[in-house]
Amino acid sequence: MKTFVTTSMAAVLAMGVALPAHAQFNDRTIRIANGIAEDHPVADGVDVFTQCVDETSGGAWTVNAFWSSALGDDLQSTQSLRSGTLEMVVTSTSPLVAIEPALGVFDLPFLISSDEEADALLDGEFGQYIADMMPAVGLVNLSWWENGFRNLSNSVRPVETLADFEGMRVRVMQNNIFLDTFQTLGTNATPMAFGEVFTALETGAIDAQENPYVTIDTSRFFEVQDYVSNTRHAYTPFMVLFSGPIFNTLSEEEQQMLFDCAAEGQPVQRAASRALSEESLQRIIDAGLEVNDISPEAMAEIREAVAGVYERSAESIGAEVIERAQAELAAIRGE
Ligand code: TF8
Repeated sequence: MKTFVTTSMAAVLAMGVALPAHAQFNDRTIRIANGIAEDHPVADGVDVFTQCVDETSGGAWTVNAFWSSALGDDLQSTQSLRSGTLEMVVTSTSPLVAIEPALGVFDLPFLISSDEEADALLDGEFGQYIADMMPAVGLVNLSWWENGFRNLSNSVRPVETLADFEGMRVRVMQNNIFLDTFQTLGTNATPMAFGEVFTALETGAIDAQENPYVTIDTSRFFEVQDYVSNTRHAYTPFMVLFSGPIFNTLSEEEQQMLFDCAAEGQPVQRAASRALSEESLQRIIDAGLEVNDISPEAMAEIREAVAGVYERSAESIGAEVIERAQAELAAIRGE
């Protein structure tokens, strides 16, 4: 008996060696939900991811991406991941604070101030610390990609000082920290899903929204806005999320492939985002919008006005989470 078992095991092992490398991959189609449009730099990352998955799985896996909220908005899609009815979403952290409040740390005004800081924070211990929280809420973060620094656009006037925010009807993400920030700045802030923003701007239901230049460009907000102010008030990252319940049914090789391929997409996606940011800004200017910077004095006043948001959000985000982010950023800045 013993001999028999050993022999058959040896046979299985020998067979395993002889099998092609992709034998560990079962046929599968995965859908990626995206709120943004197909010409947004997320598509560059998704292309790399798709090709990597195709190659690694020997063609067993197919990736289909959906754009412009075709599979629902960020929050709806993410809930579908948690219930195991959708495989993937590329989403901002901000609409997900209802699922994991610690994600609100990225919504704190003026937390991150450069691309380098963003990359070091997200690719370092802090990014891992946040990613490690996700399985408990039925999600797996495969990688941190870039949404970018957010800038205010509106149809009323150039925002050059704190006083210019007054009374503006601004769409904010479905997020209590953004709501607090924009209410504190004196605006009339309305939480709204991303997919509704264009129409709300077009019909005049709202005056303003805030998103990176690439989004103002690729979602064509510049067609229904007149002013863009370089506020850079927050850097909200993209999470490349996979469904926890589906992830748990995958082989180790399949799970590893997902992490590897999302990581392979990361530098390409970030580079595309940064390159397009310049082009998008130019397209916005060419479309006739007035783009303004904010003077250091006015910026100091704006920062001062929203400083209290940190303390007011500490309870929901977790004081420890905020402290860890600030400590890691201080180390990154060499402070
Ligand atoms: C927002 C976000 C969105 C992204 C996108 C839908 O303003 O910045 O643009 O989450 O993936 O809602």
